[in-house]
Amino acid sequence: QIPLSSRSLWKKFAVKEFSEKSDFERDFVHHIETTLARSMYNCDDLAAYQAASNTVRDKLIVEWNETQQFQTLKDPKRIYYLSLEFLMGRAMDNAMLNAGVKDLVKDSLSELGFNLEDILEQEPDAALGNGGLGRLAACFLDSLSTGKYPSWGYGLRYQYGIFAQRIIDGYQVETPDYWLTFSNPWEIPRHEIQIPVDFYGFVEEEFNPQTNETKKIWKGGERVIAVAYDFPIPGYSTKNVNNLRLWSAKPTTEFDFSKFNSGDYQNSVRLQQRAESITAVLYPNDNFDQGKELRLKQQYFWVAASLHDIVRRFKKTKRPWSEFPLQVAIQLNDTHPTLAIVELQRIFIDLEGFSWDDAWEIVVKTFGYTNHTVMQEALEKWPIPLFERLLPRHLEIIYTINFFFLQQVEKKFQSTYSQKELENLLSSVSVIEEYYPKQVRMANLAIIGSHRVNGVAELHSELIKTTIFKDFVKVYGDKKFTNVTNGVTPRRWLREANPELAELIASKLGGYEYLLNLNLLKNLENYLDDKDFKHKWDIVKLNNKFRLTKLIKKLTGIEINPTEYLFDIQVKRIHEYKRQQLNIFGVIHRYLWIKSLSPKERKSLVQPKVYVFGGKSAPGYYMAKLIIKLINAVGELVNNDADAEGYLKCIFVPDYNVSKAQIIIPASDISEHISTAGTEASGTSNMKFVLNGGLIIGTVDGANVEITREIGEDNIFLFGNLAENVEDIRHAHRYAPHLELPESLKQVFEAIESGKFGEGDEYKPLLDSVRYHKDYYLVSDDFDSYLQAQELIDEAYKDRDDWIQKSIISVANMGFFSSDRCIEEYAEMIWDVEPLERD
Ligand code: GLS
Repeated sequence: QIPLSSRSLWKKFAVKEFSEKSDFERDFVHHIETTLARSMYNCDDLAAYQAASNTVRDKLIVEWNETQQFQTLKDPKRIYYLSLEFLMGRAMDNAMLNAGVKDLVKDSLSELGFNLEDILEQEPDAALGNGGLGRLAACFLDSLSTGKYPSWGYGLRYQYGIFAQRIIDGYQVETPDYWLTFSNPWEIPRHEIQIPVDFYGFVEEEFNPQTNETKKIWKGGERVIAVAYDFPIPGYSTKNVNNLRLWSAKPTTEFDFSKFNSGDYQNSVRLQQRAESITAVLYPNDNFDQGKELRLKQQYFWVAASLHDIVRRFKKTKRPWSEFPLQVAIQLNDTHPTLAIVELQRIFIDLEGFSWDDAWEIVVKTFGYTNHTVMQEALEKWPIPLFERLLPRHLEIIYTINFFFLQQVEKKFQSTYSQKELENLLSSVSVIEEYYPKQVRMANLAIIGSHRVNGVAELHSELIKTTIFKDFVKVYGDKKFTNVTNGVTPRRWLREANPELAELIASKLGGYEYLLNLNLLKNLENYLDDKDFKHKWDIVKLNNKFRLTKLIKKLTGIEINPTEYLFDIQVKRIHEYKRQQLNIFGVIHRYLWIKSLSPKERKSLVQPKVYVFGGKSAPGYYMAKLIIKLINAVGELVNNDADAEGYLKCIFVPDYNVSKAQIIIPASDISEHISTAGTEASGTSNMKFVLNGGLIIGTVDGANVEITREIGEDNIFLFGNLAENVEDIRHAHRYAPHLELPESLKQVFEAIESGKFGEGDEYKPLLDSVRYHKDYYLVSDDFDSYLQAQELIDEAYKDRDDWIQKSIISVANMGFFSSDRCIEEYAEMIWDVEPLERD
């Protein structure tokens, strides 16, 4: 504490935020000369980026400090969003836009001799996530700050984010993404915040003769230190700046002298490295549980440090423990942070001396759990032997949680269920899967330990109640289960990604207010007859296509004249359920058709199209990698075939990430969201594409359903079997002697096997997965319906005026898909928190 007598001096010299160009320029030069120790003669774009971002960051930090101080003073209920992934992308452009200083910075930099666009390119993506789940967390942070909700994100500061993808001879090759090569101005290392986290060891019982009770004490066998790194999260058009705290693992400073003295210096150092390995790398799997020990270690490390922080903050307020759930809401982003439930129970009973029941009541009121998938292979399970070794006390607590829960279930059903029925119910809802080895089911634990469980789109939220969690609905009724349909932040996904469209919209809606109230987009429908507006709308799309073709040229060397083509885009993680294979089979079909036509017929019949693919495959996912190879092989042939010139291009954009998405998405005429019905929980890129004036070809899956409802059936190209029929079709496949493929798909398979795309045998596993291995994803069933939808698209695109009309109506009706709306729903239905306006 600074003595009162000195405070006026402090105030005199308190940092002033820049608000004029000259202030920015002064601070910029200051950072170049002191922070970076460079000079006018030694200042490249990288240095300029670092100085500029430090200057913008200084502004953020002032507001961030004030926000945090204000919140400490007011002590409102806070939201804690626990996510193993935050796919943030770049920070600089977003920070400038949210703070409203982009033009000022651009002009200042230009006066100093730099081009803002080039400077922004220097920033590496913060790619601490795999795909939709991690990007959703990032959109939520933006909306939480913008909505002025007192909230913190908690995650891990991986040294390596999702790998960088290179395409070599058509194959995906993974290379490490070391995003911290240069100092990162967007993080504030908090070396003074060091939290010890223990692993392994054993549990001891300690008898207290005074109370006559025994207490369990966990004696950890390995200690690691969690160091905090804080990332200020600015809101749009507000001074509210929240915090994202990411933990980094460091060895304890207690050097093992016994090893050192006995000459085992190397082993002693190895232990230190072992600590750091915990936060070294993000696991590169989306919708897949790999069950690796290090991953469980990551989870506990992160959860233990975060809860320690949360509980410490609560204790400082000196409120009674009963108020804990009135002050703290913790949201579990998927099951990855489920251990938080167990850790909080442990803190209460082992460290704070609560009774079991008192503790558990608080725990359940505190947590909410968001489920993001129905896919079996994504549901997390941990083998008991591993658990027992790594977290012996936590396993005991899990057993007890499960014991009381099963007891409650038994009581509820014993009079109405037969013995057999009861056994089945108990084994299905139990946290422990009785198999070899026995496993802990994290989703079951998350449901039991939370007061609310939500899915991420209407269809998905219904599906979890009738499939994977149906037995929990029997136990709890369906009130515990709810839906919050995903959304995206219009600041990044419209204003930042598509400045021209954002500006055109602003010109009609009287400014950028719509970025805070996306429902205002509805007013665009007043301009459906405005010729000039529609023409401008068209030009913006074309300009965005130019921007994308420039990127494609840079990355692949392939040149495309955007004026000629319809842009059809599928960018997302490569996964069989997302069905990039269906798309590429469709491209091959189209290519064969074009080849069968005379030049004259081509001219009159073929709508020129460029198919753009992008996305990463998990490194160990063989089939997904094969799909990438096929896409590249098709591109290789088609892009060099004179017959297809001007009619068909097939591009694979390497290393798809957030920054590339910001260029790719605004350029689409059509984007593909074609998962097997019932498999994609929501999807969020579908929302981003439509918000940017692209139409969709899609299945009746995830949020496509609600997008259709909002924008109208006439403005979306739906195809394929419905979720309610998928199980029956799969059943039929399983028992059919062999699958009868449609003619169209047979042709495609023949072309592939003939060796047109390189060694035909290479793709055998992919073709066999459809032909002989039960076609689990219904590619053969949906193929003709998909081709028909593509034909409808070609037809519709001919009427450009009508197409633009569809595009405008779609955008006008996307208000519902703002992540601001999601956050309001979570706040009301799950967290019971209010915004806190800074005065
Ligand atoms: C995912 C789902 O697959 C997506 O459909 C969903 O949009 C996203 C966010 O809710 O979560 N689940 C997952 O494991 N990865 C995802 O992207």
